[in-house]
Amino acid sequence: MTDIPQNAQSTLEALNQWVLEVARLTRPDRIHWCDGSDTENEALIAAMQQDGTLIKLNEDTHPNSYLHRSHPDDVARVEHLTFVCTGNRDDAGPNNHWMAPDLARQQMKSLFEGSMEGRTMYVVPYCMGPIDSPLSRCGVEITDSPYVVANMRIMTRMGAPALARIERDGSFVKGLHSTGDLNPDRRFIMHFPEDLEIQSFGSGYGGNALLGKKCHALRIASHQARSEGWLAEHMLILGIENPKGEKHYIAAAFPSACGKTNLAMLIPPEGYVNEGWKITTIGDDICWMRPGADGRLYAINPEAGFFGVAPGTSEKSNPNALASLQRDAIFTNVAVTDDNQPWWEGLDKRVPATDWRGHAFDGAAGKPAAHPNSRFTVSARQCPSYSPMAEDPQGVPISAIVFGGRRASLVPLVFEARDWTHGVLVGAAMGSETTAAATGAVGVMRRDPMAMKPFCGYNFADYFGHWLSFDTDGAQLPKIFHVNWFRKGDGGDFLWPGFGDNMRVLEWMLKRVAGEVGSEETPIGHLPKIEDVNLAGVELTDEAREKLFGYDREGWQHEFASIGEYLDEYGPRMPVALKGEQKATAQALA
Ligand code: GTP
Ligand code: SPV
Ligand code: MN
Repeated sequence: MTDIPQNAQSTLEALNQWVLEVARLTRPDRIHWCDGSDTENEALIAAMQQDGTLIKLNEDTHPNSYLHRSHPDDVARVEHLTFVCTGNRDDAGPNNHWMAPDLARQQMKSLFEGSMEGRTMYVVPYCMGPIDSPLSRCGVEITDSPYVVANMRIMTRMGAPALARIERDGSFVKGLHSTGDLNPDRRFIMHFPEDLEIQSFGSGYGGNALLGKKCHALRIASHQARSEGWLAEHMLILGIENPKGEKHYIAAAFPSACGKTNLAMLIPPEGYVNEGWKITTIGDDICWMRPGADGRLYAINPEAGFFGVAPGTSEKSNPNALASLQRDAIFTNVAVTDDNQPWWEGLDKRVPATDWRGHAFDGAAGKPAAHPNSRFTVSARQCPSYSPMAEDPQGVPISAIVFGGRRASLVPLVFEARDWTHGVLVGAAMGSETTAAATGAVGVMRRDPMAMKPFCGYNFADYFGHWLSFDTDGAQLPKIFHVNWFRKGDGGDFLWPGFGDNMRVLEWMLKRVAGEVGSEETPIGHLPKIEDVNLAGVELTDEAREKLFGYDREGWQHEFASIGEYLDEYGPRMPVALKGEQKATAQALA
């Protein structure tokens, strides 16, 4: 069965063998090994324009940019169809859907059988992280979707350099993807962490299909990180430079569509800029970190691009994102104006001509023109705030870790954990209202520990234990904070201006890291003294001051009872230290 034409091969026999094995099963017309070159990309884009997969946008305003409309039933991650297939069910934990590996493989085999007939099978070698970094890991995605190839080329270091590293390493994560017929009843995203393998069928969208991202860099990597002593997290990484020129790096975990891209690209308020404060971007979604020789945690962004939420992105909310999107971008499920420019809710006051499905836009129908989970794909290098440190093979040292959720009530603007163990509890106890980033109801409060509920490739109880294990002698661990940009008043409006003004909260964190300011001690942690947060130029109502900086003992008693019940769902596997921390806090609140 070597009669299927291929344009190349690898020096790594195990890779050639796997490619042939997959080709035998899926029966493509041809096999194309991707080198990541401009010529290859141009040919792919031309072919996708031909068959309507991509629609060219206005060349004058958005050079070399394209619109993709995904199938209307395929617009977000599908958590109910995402499985972690470990040999032992308890190793996947109550936080994951589980299937026995043999059964899952059998089921996927029947779906992949002949699924690439009449199509090209692309072999996509990629590297997550700088090619020469010891923290980076590689994978190969086999896919029949040229849209996936074009996106992987932006989101990862894809092509010849990645293949060369894979051939040096001799190992890689195997990812097999086919869009199939996009029937939601025949859609599964399967992970085999013990075999470093992913199989995804029936979706062409985002985290379901760009296998380097959530499937590899979080689910498989978190599992691998546990055994190798590092962390794979759903976190942005930003650099913050004060007027004295001192630099700190902060990693922050917020659930999907809860503000990572926005915070990572923050532009400080004018007063801060004038004083010389500067924010730089390392990553907006994923962070891999491990202890360095000095005991600090060092982090890399394994990605090379942004797959960001379009709605809400504007000149006012995120100028850096908007500037990144002026050329060479792929837009998925946005609306378009009559002169063929991409458009989404919150961008500006123009009225689009066509909605995300390609229908004439009817403003009176009361439906958004862009899909709420519409996205842009763009190279990180196009972002004005992108830091050259993002390419540093050693990574950047992390001074603070921030957890945060979308909480309309109860949770104040910011507080600090007492120590590492308490900080792990703060992360484990995270709650957030669901968003359009995954299918299902929006606005439902659920526990989303460390923003990893959909992404942790093993039992959360073991994951919290792994987090706790970093607190060793000689460790120089970052301080841990919790934020909530989404607190609402009784009138239903956000009480905190958010976006650039989040800088004020970051500055308070750095003052705490430097030991420059005190705090209000409460059972939930250290709250800021309001006078220690720079609020110059921010108008806050009395209600806002009280709710953003105060703490509601009775409300937190209920919250801690609910956190206790949540931890109990994991049974005896839950680390005793974490349960102890929860009990101690609950007692202090009583
Ligand atoms: P994923 O890519 O899904 O992981 O999302 P993300 O965490 O990167 O979220 P993103 O920054 O794209 O923000 C999602 C939504 O939250 C957008 O509509 C933003 O406009 C909104 N948002 C971000 N930051 C803030 C903030 O500080 N305050 C308020 N009110 N909204 C915000
Ligand atoms: C998320 O949902 O957290 C995303 C988008 O970043 S996706 O790539 O679809 O996972
Ligand atoms: Mn994300």
